[in-house]
Amino acid sequence: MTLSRRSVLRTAAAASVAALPMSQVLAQPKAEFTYKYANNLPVTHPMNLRAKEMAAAILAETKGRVDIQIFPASQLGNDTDMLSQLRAGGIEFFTLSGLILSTLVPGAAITGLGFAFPDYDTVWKALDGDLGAHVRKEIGKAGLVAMDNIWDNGFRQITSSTKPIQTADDLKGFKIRVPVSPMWTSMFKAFDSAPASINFAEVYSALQTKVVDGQENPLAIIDTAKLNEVQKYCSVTNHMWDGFWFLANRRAWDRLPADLRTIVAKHINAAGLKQRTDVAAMNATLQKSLTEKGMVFNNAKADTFRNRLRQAGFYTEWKAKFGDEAWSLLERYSGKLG
Ligand code: X2X
Repeated sequence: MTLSRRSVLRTAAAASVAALPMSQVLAQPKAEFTYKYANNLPVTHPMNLRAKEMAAAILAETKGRVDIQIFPASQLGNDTDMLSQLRAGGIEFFTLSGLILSTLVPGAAITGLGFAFPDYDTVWKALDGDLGAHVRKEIGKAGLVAMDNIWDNGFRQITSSTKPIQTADDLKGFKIRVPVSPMWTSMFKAFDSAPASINFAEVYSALQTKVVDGQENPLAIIDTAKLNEVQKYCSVTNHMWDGFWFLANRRAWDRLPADLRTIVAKHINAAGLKQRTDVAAMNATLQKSLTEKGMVFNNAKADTFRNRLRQAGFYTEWKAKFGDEAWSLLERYSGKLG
């Protein structure tokens, strides 16, 4: 059998296309808008898995006009650096905890108040409802754009290399890493702990070198960032819920023609909803596999923590900071606090 010259050429052309990375094939010719999306989480976390799908869907539906490049795992700097880059326009998209964002937008910390939300149902009602709308408006005033649906981080648990945390008393003097945010520091000061503000990019090594004895994060992060390699105990406290606002630089967002903005927002929000389901499932099932890897779990006595926060005036202090209006918006979902 002889191959015609044409079919040989066709086969050769197909082979050379197949040798190119997929992103180059799809992005030909060069996209009109190439935007960077940066975050602080491991590439294996659902945030990055869903973001990858999202970027592909945006590239396809905009017919190659919008190319979102993902920079996971603090590749472009720690959270503090990335927030500055987002404001300056060096990166166009960034996902950030409302509590860390509160260094710029004080009101954004309200969704992470200690023991405010009893379960995910209440979280999503509040965040997709009036409380979320209130925070997004505050973010808008600071010159950033927040997409409608916040992405999940989860309910946070305390890990330690030295001892299980059973009650609030066990936190006295405990050297714990907290993210860079006044509310986190205030909360662990109320427990009489010794909180150290450290960006997530430095957490693994801070635990490994024993700069701190513990940290707190949802199970999906403990697992994907492999914090179990440097932490022995995990105390289930559910002491607060945390989520990631999907933020855009205002000028970069406004530069997109309206039809492209609609497509991009649609896919970011849809990916966020899927990411929520993934994270909730991981947070519900990871205790088993982390135990198999050698972590020792205990169910902490949540009431002791909540009472300590009340006694220390934590709720009174934060109510005054957020103001009556925002506070009653939160209590509409959480029930009476403090
Ligand atoms: O820094 C953390 O602990 C993390 C990853 O949970 C946040 O981004 C708030």
